[in-house]
Amino acid sequence: MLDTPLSVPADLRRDIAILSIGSTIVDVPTVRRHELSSLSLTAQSYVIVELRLANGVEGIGEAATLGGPRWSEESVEGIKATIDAYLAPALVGLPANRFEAVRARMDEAAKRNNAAKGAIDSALFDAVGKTLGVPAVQLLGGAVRESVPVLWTLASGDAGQEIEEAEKKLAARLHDTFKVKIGAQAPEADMARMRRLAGALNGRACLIVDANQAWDETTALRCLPVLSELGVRLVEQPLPAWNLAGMARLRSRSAVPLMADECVFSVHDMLDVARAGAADVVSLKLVKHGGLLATRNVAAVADAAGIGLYGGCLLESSIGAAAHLQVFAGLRELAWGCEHFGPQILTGDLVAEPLRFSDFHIHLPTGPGLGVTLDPDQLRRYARP
Ligand code: MUC
Ligand code: MG
Repeated sequence: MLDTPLSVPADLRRDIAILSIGSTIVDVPTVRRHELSSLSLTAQSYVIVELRLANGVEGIGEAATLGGPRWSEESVEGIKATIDAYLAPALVGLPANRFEAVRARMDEAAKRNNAAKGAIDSALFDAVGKTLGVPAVQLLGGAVRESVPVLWTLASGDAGQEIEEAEKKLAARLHDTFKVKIGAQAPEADMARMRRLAGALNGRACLIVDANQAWDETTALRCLPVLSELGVRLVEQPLPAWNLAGMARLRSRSAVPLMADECVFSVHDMLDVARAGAADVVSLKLVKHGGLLATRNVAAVADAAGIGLYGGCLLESSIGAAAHLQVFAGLRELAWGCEHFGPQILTGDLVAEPLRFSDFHIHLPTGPGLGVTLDPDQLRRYARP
C-alpha cells in the first residue's frame, strides 16, 4: 500500500506555485459534553484551510482549538484573521514544494500562531502530495507503520457514564486504553472517580490521566501515589506549563511516568523540558508545533533526549487526524501510541471517507497527500454563518 509507484504527471508538475489560500470556520457538535480542567464543550471548532496551486490541485488543512482561546492562546476567530490578513498574502506565488522556505516566510509574517501555520503546512503537504501522487509521509522520509494504537478519552466527569462508554469501546474493539480528563473536580473527587474506573476496567484496559495544568505541586505529590496504586500508566501535564522545575521534582518522586503537553510548543520548549528533566514522554500536536515538519523537529529533540513520543490531539476531524497520522507513520519510534479519536466524537465528519478505526488502531489512509478528501456539503453544513 505504501509503496505507491512514483509517476508524476508532467502537466501537474508544471506550475506548483501557491495561487490562493482560503479559510472557513466550522463548528461540529460532539456526541456528548467533553470536560477538561479549564473548559467544557459540546461542539468542536476548526479553521479549514483550502490551498490552491497554479496547477489546479487543492490541498486542505485544519487548525483545531478547544473552547476558544482557553486551551492555548489561539481561537478559531484569531486563526482565521491571521491566515487571511497575514499568512496567505505572504505566501501567494511561492513554490509549494519548498516547505522550509514557506515556513520561514510564515515565521517572518507572524510570531507563534502555530495552529494557523500548522493548518497551512498541512494543506501544502496535501497539495504537493496530490500533485506528485504520493502520501505526505513519503515527503517526510516514508512510512514505518501503517496504523497506530489509538486511545479514547473519558471526559464527562461522571464515572458511571464513563464506565459504560469504555465498555462499549472495548466491546467494539475500538479502544482498550482510556485517557481520563481530571482537574475539573476537586482532587479527592477525581481520585474517587479514578478508583471506580480502575476497579471496573481492572485487567481489561489501561488508564492514563490528563490534568491539563490543574494541580499545584503539593496536590500532585498527594495524588500521584494514589494513581500509581491504581495502575495508571501515565500522568499528563499535572502542573502549570511554566513549572518545569516542579515537574522535574515530581518526576524524581513519581513511580508513574509524566507526560509534557502544554509546556512544549516549540523545539526550544522541548529542549528546555529535556534539560530540566521535566518529562518522560511528550505529546506531539500540529497545533502546538506549527505543522508536519515542525512536529518532526520536536520529535527529533525528544528522541535525542530519550523522551518517549505520544501522538497527541485536539479533537481533530479526519482532516487534522490524517495530517497527524502522516507524521506519526514516519516516526521510527512511537512508543505511546496516539489519541486521535476525534473523528469518532463528532456527530459528523468533514471528509468523503472518514478515517478507519479497527482492532484498537487508527489506520493511515492510502491516498496521496493527507489521504482524505474534503466533503464540500459537510463543510457548508458546519460552516459558521
Ligand atoms: C489535551 O490536553 O490533551 C486531547 C484530548 C482531549 O480530550 O483533550 C485534548 C487536549
Ligand atoms: Mg493534554
